[in-house]
Amino acid sequence: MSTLERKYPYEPEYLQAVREVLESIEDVYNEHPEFEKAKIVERMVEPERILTFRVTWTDDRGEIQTNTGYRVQFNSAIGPYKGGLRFHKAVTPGMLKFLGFEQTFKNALTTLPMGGGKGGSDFDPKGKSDGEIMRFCQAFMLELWRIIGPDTDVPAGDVGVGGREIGYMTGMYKKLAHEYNTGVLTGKGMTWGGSILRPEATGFGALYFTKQVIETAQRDIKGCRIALSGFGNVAWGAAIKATQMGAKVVAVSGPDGVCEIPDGITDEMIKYMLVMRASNRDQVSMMADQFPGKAIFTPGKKAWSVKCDVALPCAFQNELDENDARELIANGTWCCCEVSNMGCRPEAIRAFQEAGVLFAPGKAVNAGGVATSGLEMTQNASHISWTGEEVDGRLHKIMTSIHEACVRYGTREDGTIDYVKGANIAGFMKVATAMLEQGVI
Ligand code: 2IT
Repeated sequence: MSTLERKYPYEPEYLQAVREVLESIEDVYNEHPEFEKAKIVERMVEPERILTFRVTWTDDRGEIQTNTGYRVQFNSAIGPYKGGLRFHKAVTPGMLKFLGFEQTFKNALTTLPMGGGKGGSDFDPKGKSDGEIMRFCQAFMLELWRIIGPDTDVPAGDVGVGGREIGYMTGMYKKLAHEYNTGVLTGKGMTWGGSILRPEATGFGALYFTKQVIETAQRDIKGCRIALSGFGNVAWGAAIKATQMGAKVVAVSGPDGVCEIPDGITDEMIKYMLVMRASNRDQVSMMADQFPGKAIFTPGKKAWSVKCDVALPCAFQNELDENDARELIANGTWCCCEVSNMGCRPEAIRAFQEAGVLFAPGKAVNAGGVATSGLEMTQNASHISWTGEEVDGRLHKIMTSIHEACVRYGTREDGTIDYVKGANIAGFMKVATAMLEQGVI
């Protein structure tokens, strides 16, 4: 850790993600001298390759804009690089390194053969027109196409990248590569190779996992009040499944504040989340304007100020800090499952664990998204489309197996489960073993 801190002092999220994994695996690592001898940790924390490139495009006023694009090919020990693209103004190489590192362990947990990768750009989609989004995606692909492919590196969406962006990028990829294989990006539209349920999969998988966490602790998700952060793709899928399970979603939030929904989110409101996202306004206050009296907007507040049983961060890394955790605990929250990648600060996780709040980390909870991307790759490679029941059944099985892996590696002496430790050790063992068996490369 001290070597990394010296080498990458300006990459705090990366250091945070690595520290959490190293702390979790310390005991297991020391029981395996062959890992130490092969310098597995030193190799595993370093991305195999990072591509940085310039993205130049023209905005609607005819002005030339320049952004930076990246693809971090983190680890290919168990399969082709796989992971999303993030378009957000705060994107840095350090942020994508943290996400690529997390992705490597998450993908290992899915049981599918996928390595870890992540990419994106500091392009800010907020306020951009559809034409600007398209021209940016095309300019981005003008560089990225050279290093991706269905058996090499398969990008998908993440914050700021949904079905629309995947469409524009796939179109440009085909033009540049003269490759008409549908499997080079996942999260595609349903008529051109996309998998049924991929848009919902991160949220659905997260709720399947959360339900198992809750039931393993002898409680019931039915009737729970759930606070969600964000209103994007992930929060949308989570809201649908939580409602189907009989829970009540009482909050959604955005960068501008929180919308409290005392009677629980309705199907109409869930549908409206899609309109809010497509508007590129990035304001949750739209919900209160559309549903006056039912959704109550408070500017500047987070979802964690709303009284709830279960907190589900669905937006961005480090969106829930120690103060938020303490506020939730004081308000009676007894479960927090991270749906965003590294949604909680380490001090928040510690506060939850000390207070006996059930806590599970993003790399386990949100793995249903990338797992369903893996299922999309399988369908593309065999030129077929599965039914919704088929995909949902497989997603459910995968989330169950991830939960089992967490129980296997994370059960404490008192019988409770440390999901952080369980997920990190399970992911690490798989990647470390694969690296060991493939020699010094
Ligand atoms: O963080 C993630 O797992 C994703 N953004 C989804 C990645 C994928 O390849 O579907």
